[in-house]
Amino acid sequence: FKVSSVETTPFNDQKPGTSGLRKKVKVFKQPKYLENFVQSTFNALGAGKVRGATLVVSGDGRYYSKDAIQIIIKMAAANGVRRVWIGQNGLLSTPAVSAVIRERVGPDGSKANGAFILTASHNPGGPHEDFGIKYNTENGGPAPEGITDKIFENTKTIKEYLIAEGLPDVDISIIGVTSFMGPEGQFDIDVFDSASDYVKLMKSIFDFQSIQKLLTSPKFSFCYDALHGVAGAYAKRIFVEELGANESSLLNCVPKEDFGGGHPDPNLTYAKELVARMGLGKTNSEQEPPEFGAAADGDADRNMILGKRFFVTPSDSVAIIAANSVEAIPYFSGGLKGVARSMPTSAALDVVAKHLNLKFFEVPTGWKFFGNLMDAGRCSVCGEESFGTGSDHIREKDGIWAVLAWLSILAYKNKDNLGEEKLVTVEDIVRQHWATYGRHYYTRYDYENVDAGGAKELMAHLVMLQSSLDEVNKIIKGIHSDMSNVVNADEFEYKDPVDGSISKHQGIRYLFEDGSRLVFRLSGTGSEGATIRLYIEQYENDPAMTGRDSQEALAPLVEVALKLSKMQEFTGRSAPTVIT
Ligand code: VG1
Ligand code: CO
Repeated sequence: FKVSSVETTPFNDQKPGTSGLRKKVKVFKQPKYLENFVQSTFNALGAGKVRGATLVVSGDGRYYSKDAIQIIIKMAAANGVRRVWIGQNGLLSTPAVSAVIRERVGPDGSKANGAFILTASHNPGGPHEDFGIKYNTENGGPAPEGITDKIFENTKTIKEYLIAEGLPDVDISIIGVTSFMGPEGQFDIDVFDSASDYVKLMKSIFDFQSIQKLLTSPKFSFCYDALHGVAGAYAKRIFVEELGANESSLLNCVPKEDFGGGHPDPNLTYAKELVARMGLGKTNSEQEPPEFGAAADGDADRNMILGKRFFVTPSDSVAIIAANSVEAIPYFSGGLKGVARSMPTSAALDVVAKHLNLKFFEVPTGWKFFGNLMDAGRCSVCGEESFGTGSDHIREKDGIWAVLAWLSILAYKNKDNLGEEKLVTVEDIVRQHWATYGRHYYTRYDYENVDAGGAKELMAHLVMLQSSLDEVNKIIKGIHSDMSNVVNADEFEYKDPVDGSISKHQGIRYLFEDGSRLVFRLSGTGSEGATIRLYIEQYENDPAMTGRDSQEALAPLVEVALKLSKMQEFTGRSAPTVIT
């Protein structure tokens, strides 16, 4: 093939958000739009890191991925990349990409240097929905802000991009290496099995035998919903083929370009079918619900964990995994190096860290901040309230890992118990955890797709209020006179303890004397308008009081949050679009 340089002009909307660039497909399909972003990324990395490199390119299989992969292959070749690795059919979950970068050895002994992940994660897909792209670096994690800022700067000044001419489209459905000759020598395209590296890694972390014993016990029942995302490709291999679950326990496990028209976000609103099967829906299936249920998002880095008629809050999930990991998961048998959570995630993990005397970190929203801590050997388990949980086995959150972690805990708690005795259930484990550590009542209200101007004004209003806590407390007392005082209010700022970098404006916090918190953030993953996230948390350590319904327990605090922020006034919305 030949290398040709194509003239282009900048687009002004290519700023990567919390997790890459996400836009409507029609935006991505504009001529040169994808090309500009990819070239800007190559330029940000610099020729030194691109020439001769091995690059992974794959994603959750959403609409437009196949076209995008062919374009990126040609641009990689033209920019001097030596090899491109593609999961079969262009499918790799986000955690699998991270695993492939860190673990896979190519047929010629090569290792990967980075990856383009093609996904808009939990956003819907299809011709009228979202596409996305993000770059991950050689540690397997999302590019740090230093690089994403540079990419954005480059997109504003880009004048040309490079693309290979005379390089045919490659059939990415067939496993194997195809080689071409370019001006600088050989260029390889290596299509490989999407699951095998990831499956191998999972087998090195968990005790598959004990999980299999649980999954095949007549006392236990299991259900997994991939919401037609890429998790399906892994679920069948791991849960059915390796661990002996029944094929009928898999729901929506065939990956689809449009996720079957659904919203591939594993929460109580969007994972409707699973929620009904687990006995938690408005209308439920008539059969007895399974003991355990879980779901994933489009790119399989998120997880929702459910018990029979029971929802596990993600903030509790990471705390419970941390508290039980050393006993239940072989990978952690030597102890945890530390734990971390994102700022809006509840303090359930903090309490576990204190009890177990573990190093603890609070970082801004988004997985990239955990990576530095892990690379420095300071963090083993971490999580976010947004259904993201993971560990230092890779540098992304990992939906299937979280399910295997929960199955390991269940297997451990029931190890002498698969005979006549009553099963220790998901609900038992959570209630036991609350009895030991206290409970953090928690809920998140999302106002999706509100007017961006109104959202900005709301945030400005909340910042302005922070200058007078007297005023804030006066407002609060006027709503609920017995509510605890706000003793601190600020915008969260993070100084990375490893590289010293500072991230400002990471969410508006109101901290109460009794440990309750209100947090307000604008989403950085949407593709239209603005999304306001309101996080509400209240700690209860009286064991007699930890069993309440969470919406009921939090109602007074919710009311305060809505009035303090003038939510309805600024957004015109009387209710959130999603409550988790
Ligand atoms: C959301 C979540 C955040 C998560 C991010 C990426 O970001 O709040 O916790 O890391 O999505 O998740 P935001 O900025 O919209 O609040 V995913 O599954 O896209 O990879
Ligand atoms: Co995701």
